[in-house]
Amino acid sequence: MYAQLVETGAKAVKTLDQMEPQERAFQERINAGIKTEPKDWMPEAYRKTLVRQISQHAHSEYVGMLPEANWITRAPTLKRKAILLAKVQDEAGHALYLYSAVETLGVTRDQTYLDLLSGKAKYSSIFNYPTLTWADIGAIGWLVDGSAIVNQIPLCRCSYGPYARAMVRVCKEESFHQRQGFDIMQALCKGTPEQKAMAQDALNRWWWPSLAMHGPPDELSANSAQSMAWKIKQNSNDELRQRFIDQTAPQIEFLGLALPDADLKWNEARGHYDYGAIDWEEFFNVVNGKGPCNQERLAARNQAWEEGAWFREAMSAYAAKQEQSDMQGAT
Ligand code: BYC
Repeated sequence: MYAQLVETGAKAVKTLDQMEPQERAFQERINAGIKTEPKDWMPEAYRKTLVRQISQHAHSEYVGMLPEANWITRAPTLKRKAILLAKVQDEAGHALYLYSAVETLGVTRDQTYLDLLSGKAKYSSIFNYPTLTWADIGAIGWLVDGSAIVNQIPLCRCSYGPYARAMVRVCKEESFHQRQGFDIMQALCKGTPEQKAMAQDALNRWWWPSLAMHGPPDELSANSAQSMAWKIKQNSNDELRQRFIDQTAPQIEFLGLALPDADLKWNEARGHYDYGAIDWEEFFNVVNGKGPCNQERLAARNQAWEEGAWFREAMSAYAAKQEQSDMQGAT
């Protein structure tokens, strides 16, 4: 049932011989690794899928600023404050690149943004959890940005040019974010027993949402097959989740923290870590607006939109005046 929520137009994945000539030519270019650019012909379902994914991604960056911004005034040192400020500003930059990429697909920025404010558009489940202590800022950088890198490195090879190019820069910045998060965790783990306990608590709370963030398991992932055929996605949700777990479990041990999952164990035969059951009911509840902070996040974004109305009006009036004087100058 959940899979029916958004109509992308893409149902079953068509084979080449089931396609009309124009669509077949498009798919053959995709198969050959040729990027699609904004003015190229593309199937409507491909365009809608990109609008859906890139706008959700943009909203995630933009809403994702909130849990971290919550700690800017309370960062423990001036240096930590400056670093966190820079990180939160980077997230705003990521949202801007991504909103611009959505515009190349023929949707206005205002429309995309209004879909977030009305609650119509999704954003990542992960940002509906609260940041209770300073250690949460470490855990977000380490685990959430860590998950984001695993997800976004393959997106640098996405078939849609503007999205792929935006991801190259985003990934470079995410890698700094991940390291700053790990650095906070490392400092806490080398600190007092209370600080180490704070780090452990943050790990325990952020671990499972960070795994769920990679999206539903492959058998429930409505969009993966078609998105992979179009080379928007290169890997399935479960593949990327496993990649994140495999790279992060040894880091937990390096920090001297207890594993947050009793079933998290190296499986020699599989060459991967096994892990425990993810609570998918919780994930779908959060995605459907019933997470701990969904209402607070949307209220904050709506408030910012309303408070910024005078500024948008002033900018539009200034742009109109400029245009008028340019036209007068041209005559
Ligand atoms: N949260 O068919 P599926 C960041 C939805 S920003 C909410 O597998 P798909 C950062 C999904 O949309 C991180 N919803 O979908 C920022 C679909 O519903 P619709 C954001 C989710 O698209 C600031 C349904 O579930 N990253 O890192 O093939 C500070 C079925 O799923 C989620 C991106 O957006 C979720 N976690 O795959 C720090 C990356 N997962 O749309 C850090 C780009 C799934 O059909 N996006 N859903 O109604 C992607 O790679 C893919 O869209 C996903 C999902 C892997 C997320």
